Amino acid sequence: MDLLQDLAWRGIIYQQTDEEGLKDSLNKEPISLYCGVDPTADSMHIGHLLPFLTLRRFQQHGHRPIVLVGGATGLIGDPSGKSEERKLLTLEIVQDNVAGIKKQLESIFEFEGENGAIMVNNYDWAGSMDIVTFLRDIGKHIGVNYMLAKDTIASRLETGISFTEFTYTILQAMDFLHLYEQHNCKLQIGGSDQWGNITSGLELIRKVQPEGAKAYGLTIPLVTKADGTKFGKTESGAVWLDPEKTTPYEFYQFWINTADADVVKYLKIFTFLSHEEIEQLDKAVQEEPHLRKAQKVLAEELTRLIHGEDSLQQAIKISQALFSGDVSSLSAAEIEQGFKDVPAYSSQNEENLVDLLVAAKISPSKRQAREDIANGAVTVNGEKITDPAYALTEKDQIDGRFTIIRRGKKKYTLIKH
Ligand code: 545
Repeated sequence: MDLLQDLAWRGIIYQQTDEEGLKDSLNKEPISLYCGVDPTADSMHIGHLLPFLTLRRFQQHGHRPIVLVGGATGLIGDPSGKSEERKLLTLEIVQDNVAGIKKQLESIFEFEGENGAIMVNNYDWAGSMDIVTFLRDIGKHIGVNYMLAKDTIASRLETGISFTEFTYTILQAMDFLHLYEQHNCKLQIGGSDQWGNITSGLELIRKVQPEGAKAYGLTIPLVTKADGTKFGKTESGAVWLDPEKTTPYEFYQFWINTADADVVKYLKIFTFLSHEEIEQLDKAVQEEPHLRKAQKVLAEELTRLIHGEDSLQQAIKISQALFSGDVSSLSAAEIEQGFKDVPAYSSQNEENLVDLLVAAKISPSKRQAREDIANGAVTVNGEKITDPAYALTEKDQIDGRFTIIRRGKKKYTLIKH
């Protein structure tokens, strides 16, 4: 099965400008291809990941990926998929974001070897271009009617679009032309919202390059969920790649919680497992869904890819401790990750457990607290305490910083010292 057949099997192909042409080109010799990201935030989230994972699939088949970070286009603002004008970002915010995003992309690609990835920044060629050159060498080739026919622009003529955002697609077109000329880049990929920007690039290449010059575009569908709710969102917001915004434990938990109806699709589009491995896991979902084997593999593959093996092992350890209740083996750092969304109470050095249960609002009254303890409903750091007179000491503080109280099956409270 060739690369495009594999992508089709995985459900990764949404639109192509010339399916046969691209297939012949890919089977003839290794090509260079690119995908871009604008530094409009200091971190990508999993909704931005798929085209870059797809770029990695091309690299695994011998092609050379070019990762473009839009240091210039990030200063302009892509109107694609936006119903109103964006606010311009400052130069320093964009530069800070470039650094953060480059770091995140580095974990996905191999930069060594003959088809090692390269990272480029369009500020390097667009940032120093003067307006006369832009209008004469680039603008001259793109008709305004061609631009007005683009959905992204046509849909904004009512509500209004600045000349700046109107011109954005020409900047992205200039990138594709630049990479075609400098790196023989024949293909641009992106999410489905990038179709108009990608075809602008093909139009510019067609106008500027000699007759017969070949370049292609391919878009990837937006990720959907069987239940119709938005992919990549949790109650605490987006699932970020930055471990400071979404901890590796939360990232792991997000994938573990994938619905049975979505998990095989996600294995196909987000992991590099073989068809056979995925078909095996599909069988496991059908026959023994309660074991959640497919979800565990999905969560492991992606947490390892984005955060590395050590963070993955730590996430698994925290998950197991929370599931079993044996939290005594967790370090303070692991507790901080695993209990980030658990109610916390800053200890006032309560002497005995009953006072702490009431002060931390774990039990509504002293009488109830004594009853909970007597009933064995209270554990301290995973250990059941049944003595209502229990006095707390230093040994109940993990690393001198935390005490974990659980009331009943699942109600955790993190006591901070
Ligand atoms: C700029 C110059 C180029 C080629 C591409 C670009 C970027 C492109 C764009 N892409 C989106 C983006 O999102 C913001 C990320 C915040 C960290 O705006 N004009 O930068 C997304 N892209 C990935 C996928 C996308 C797209 O990075 O293409 O569809 C999301 O999956 O929205 O020469």
